[in-house]
Order: sequence, then structure tokens, then C-alpha cells
Amino acid sequence: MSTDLLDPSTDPRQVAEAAAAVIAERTGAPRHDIALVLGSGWKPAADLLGEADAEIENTDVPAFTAAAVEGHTGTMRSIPLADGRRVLVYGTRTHFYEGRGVRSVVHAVRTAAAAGCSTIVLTNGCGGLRPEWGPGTPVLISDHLNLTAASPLEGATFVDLTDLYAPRLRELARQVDPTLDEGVYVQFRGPHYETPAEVRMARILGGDLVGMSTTLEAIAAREAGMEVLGISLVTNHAAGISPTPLDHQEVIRAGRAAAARCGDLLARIVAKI
Ligand code: 8IG
Repeated sequence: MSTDLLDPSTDPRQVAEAAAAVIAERTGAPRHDIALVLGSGWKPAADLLGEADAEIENTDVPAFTAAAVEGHTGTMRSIPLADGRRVLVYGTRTHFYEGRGVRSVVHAVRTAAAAGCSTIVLTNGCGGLRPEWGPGTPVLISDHLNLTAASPLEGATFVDLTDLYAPRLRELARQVDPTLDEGVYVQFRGPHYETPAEVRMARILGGDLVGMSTTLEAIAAREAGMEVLGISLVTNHAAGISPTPLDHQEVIRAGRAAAARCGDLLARIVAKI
């Protein structure tokens, strides 16, 4: 079987099944329940979730690749929860801007579904459009604008995206932390950050957060029947919102500074899912 996701004759679901089989074998866990994708700034937070009893190199799993972003980890881990459920934690993601195709972008999501996960938590680091959201502010994603002009769905697959970011899971997150704001996430292709004019456009279109991930993954998760929770960590003011230029080191620093709050938040949300 071909595992080349750029080859149109490859069936991406079969590759996801093959990847899930390797994860089951290498973790010794026949199934996982919750998947967690770690975006920029979320790695230190996830370390507070619990002790992993298995860690797998991405490059050992069909069609997964090493991390392409500084501050991301090219491994996946299996964390057992106190109640017997298991969390599959992805230390990195494939971004649309890497040019590996949209099938690669959503492969981890399809693999999580094939591994048995009924819920996926998508985290990311992003730019904030609201001046009151300083670096280190976690924000729930309420909806999205997909400005990539791409879709992970192939053929005449018409999928409803109403309430894509499950109101039930957002409510549950707010029970954990009533101060959490929510907002509309806008995915640009990247890898350049936006111009100030593009940030003003995103605002006019109804956006609150700008980033380079998440929307294509959320669509694939909905197609696969998973419940989706999206949480952004505002690591910087979007271009033009703050007077200083953007810098990836600022992103990494904001992640470290917010680790305790975000880790506590993630752990308490996951326990309630
Ligand atoms: I972290 O300001 C992070 N990722 N598009 N814009 C976009 N992506 C981001 C940003 C940002 N910050």
C-alpha cells in the first residue's frame, strides 16, 4: 500500500488506519479516547497533563514527519488518565504552508479518529486582534474563517460546519475557567505573518485571532465525526495592533510564561471531557 499522501491514488483513510495500527502496537493501547494537538507555546503546558507511558517518533509512524517548527516536538505520546481513558498527544502538526498538501495537514486528525478518539483538542499559538488580549492569554475558538482556499474534503463531500467548535466543550472549559474569552480564528496560509492591512481586513470580516493552522484540521475532525475543542494561546498582538514587529522568539517566550495557567486549564478540561 502506498503511504504517499501526495499521490492522488493513495487512500488517505487507509494510511490513517495503518498509522493508528502502529500507534496501537507501539503504545500497547488498542485504542485512544481523546487526541490533543500541541501548537506553538503549548508544549510546556501539556507536560502537566500527566505522565506518558509511551512515546513514539513521528518518523516511525506512516506518513508522519519530523517537526518543522522551532519549539515543536516530533514525537507523539500516550498519556493514561486516572479514569482509564487515554490521551494521544501530538507534539507537532503539519502546516499548510509546508507544501505537503492538505492530506498531510489533516493526517494526524484522521489517525486520531482511526485510533478511536471521539474528541480532539486543537491548540495553537496565534496573533490577537483585540488589544486587551496580551501575550499569554488563552482564548476559546468559537468559529473560524478559513482563508486558505483549501479543504481537506475531497469530491462531493458536503459537510455541515455549524457549531464546529462544540458549544458543550466550550461551556465545559468555561466551568474550569469562567474568565476565558472566545473568538473567531482566521487561518491564513502563512508562513509570513500578516501585513497590518490584512489584520484590519480580518477584523472587518469578523475575526479575533489570526494564525496558520487549525481550521483545516477542525473540518477533517467534523467529517470524521469527532467533537472539536479549539483553544488559542495569544502569543503576540497581530501586526499593526502593537507597535513592535513580530518575532517567533516572542511566541516561544509567551508560551513559557503562560505554561502554568494553560497546563492547569488543559488538564482540568481533559479530565471533564
Ligand atoms: I504564534 O500573528 C503566531 N502564529 N498568521 N499571525 C499568524 N500566525 C501566527 C501569529 C500571527 N502568531
